[in-house]
Amino acid sequence: MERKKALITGITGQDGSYLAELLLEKGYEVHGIKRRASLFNTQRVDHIYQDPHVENQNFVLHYGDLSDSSNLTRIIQQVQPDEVYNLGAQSHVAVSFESPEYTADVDAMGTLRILEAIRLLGLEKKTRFYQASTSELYGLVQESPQKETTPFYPRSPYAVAKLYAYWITVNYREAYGMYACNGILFNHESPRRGETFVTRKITRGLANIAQGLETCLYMGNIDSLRDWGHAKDYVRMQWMMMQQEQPEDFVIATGVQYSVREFISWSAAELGITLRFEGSGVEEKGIVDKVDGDLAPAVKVGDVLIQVDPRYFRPAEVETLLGDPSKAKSKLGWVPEVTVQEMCAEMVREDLKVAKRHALLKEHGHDVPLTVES
Ligand code: NDP
Ligand code: GDR
Repeated sequence: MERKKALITGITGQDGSYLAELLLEKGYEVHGIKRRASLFNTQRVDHIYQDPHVENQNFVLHYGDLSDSSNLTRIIQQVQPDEVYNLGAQSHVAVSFESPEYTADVDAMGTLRILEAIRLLGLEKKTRFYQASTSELYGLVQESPQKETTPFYPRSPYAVAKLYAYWITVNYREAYGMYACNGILFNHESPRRGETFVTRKITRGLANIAQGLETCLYMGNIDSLRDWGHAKDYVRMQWMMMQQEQPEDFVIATGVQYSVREFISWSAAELGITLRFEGSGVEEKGIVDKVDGDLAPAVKVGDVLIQVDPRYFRPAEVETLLGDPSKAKSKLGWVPEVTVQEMCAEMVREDLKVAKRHALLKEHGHDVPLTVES
């Protein structure tokens, strides 16, 4: 039997890399679209990269961009994929306020470009389409927990662009009978999470502080509440959604919610640091109360590790998100395997390894890259 072919946009991102691994394990031929960048941007998939000169290659990267219809059409024509996973996006909510038009072009129009390419190439009965929809669609929440039928109220240019992408996916399903579905995914993280998303910013920042590479972590709204899961669990569900007889949209979440403040405390605890939060609003500080063992030799009781900085507040915030994954559980038997606390510990451990290497470099007089923005 011929192996199935999948095309992943955003393959160099967090989810794209885990999904590529999963599909390769399942015997797929995996194609991915990577953007041209002035420096290499394939770190997350380098371990599965295959030399294009080898025979029977089952992992192929194509240069492309979601803003370029002719490029997308050509790649889809060439690959003739059985499944397209549209994970590519300008995915940072805060950045979307800085670059709203670009975000709309890539996140909204990019989705339309792929759907149109599939249709124009006459592949609408062959090629299945997955759209990376988001809990950000719920924004100013109208009902809690949020499920597939909860009304949307997007609160950022990112979320508004993703709203278009959600509905155009539904529309192509209804209008042309395409197998097109939305995974409405709540926040999911991992050691491969981009460094400017809140969880990774915390685990990386605190690991650096513990190694004496930085002194303070500047945060935005630490009272924000999120339903966090592990990216590996979530890409499994992306694939499961594409194997049904009929295409349907699903919420993917854990059903448990915590604050950014709690995530900071777990990360600190993993490093052997106990923090006390003092003040309120913009004056809030996380002060060290206790240091255990030798994990944090650079940190002393009384140090200020966390400071709230209004520059990280968003013009419109999504204060609280909590998903109801009952449909995914009852219809597909999907349940997340990793708890948020286990995931946080894994992220801290991985970032600590890197911080230790950087500390060693610094000790020997080398510069180390440390900037974390957003
Ligand atoms: P990442 O930011 O880690 O990855 C985004 C990917 O999109 C990268 O490969 C990036 O390429 C690529 N990309 C960005 N702009 C373009 C463009 N113009 N053309 C082609 N590719 C582009 O995101 P995640 O892996 O975390 O998320 C995957 C998808 O799921 C995104 O669409 C995101 O919006 C959505 N989502 C994510 C959630 C999460 O919690 N992680 C929750 C819900 C939805 P490069 O590496 O070159 O930057
Ligand atoms: P989010 O993720 O906006 O939910 O979007 P992010 O991790 O950026 O923020 C989560 C919450 O933490 C608050 N916060 C901070 N956020 C960042 N990035 N930096 C900070 O310093 C900081 N301090 C507090 C934020 O205000 C927010 O409330 C992610 C992305 O992956 C989207 O692509 C995806 O669609 C959604 O998750 C679901």
